[in-house]
Amino acid sequence: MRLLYSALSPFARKVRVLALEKGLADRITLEPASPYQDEAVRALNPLNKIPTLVTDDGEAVYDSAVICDYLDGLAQPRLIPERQPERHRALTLEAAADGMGDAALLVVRERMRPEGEHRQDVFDRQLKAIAAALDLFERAALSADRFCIGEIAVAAQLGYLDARKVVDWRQGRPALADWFEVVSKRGSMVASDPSAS
Ligand SMILES: N[C@@H](CCC(=O)N[C@@H](CS)C(=O)NCC(=O)O)C(=O)O
Repeated sequence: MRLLYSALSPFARKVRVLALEKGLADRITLEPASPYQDEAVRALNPLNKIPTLVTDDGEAVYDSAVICDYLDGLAQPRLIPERQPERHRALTLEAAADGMGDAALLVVRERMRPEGEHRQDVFDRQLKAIAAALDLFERAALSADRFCIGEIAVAAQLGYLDARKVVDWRQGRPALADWFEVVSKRGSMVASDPSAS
C-alpha cells in the first residue's frame, strides 16, 4: 500500500499512528505530497487532499476516517470498536477531533494571509469550535490505558495544535494535558512526531 501524506498533516498522522499500533506500518510506503502546492494527488482523489491511501489493488481510499476503517479491517487488534454503543462513541470522538483539526487548519491558513487581510469572523468561529472541542476532550476524562480510534484522533490533532502553535490548549485543561503527555510517549506517537522529521 502507498500513503500519500505530509509529516505535518494531523489526519495523515492519525492514519500512521493507527497503522503503527496495528503493526501494519511495514506494509505501507509513505509518499510525501504537497496538496497546497501541487495537483499530484487529484488523479487519485478529486479533492486533492491528503491522506490518500492506494491499496495493493491500486484502489484509492480517502478520507482519513475511511482509510482508518479500511486498515482496521486488515489486522488485529481492532481499534474501531465493532459493537455499539462503543462504536458510535469512538467514531463521534474521532469526528470531534477531526472537526477540530479542520478548524485549526482554517486558522493556520487564515494566519498565512497578508497582515491587514485577516478575517476576524473566521478566527472567531474556528477558535470557538477548537475551544469547545478541547473542553469536550477535557471532560471526557480520557484514559491512557485505552488508545483506540477516538483517542488516536485526539492525540494527532493535539500534536498539530502544538506543531503550529494554534492555541495554548493546556491552559485550564489539566486532565487533557496529563493524558497527552503520557500518550505522546507511545512508540506510534514518537515515530510520527512531525518535529522528528
Ligand atoms: N477530512 C479529511 C481532511 C484532510 C485534509 O484537510 N487534509 C489537508 C492537509 S492536512 C489537505 O490535504 N488540504 C488540501 C486542501 O484543502 O486543498 C480527512 O480526514 O482526510
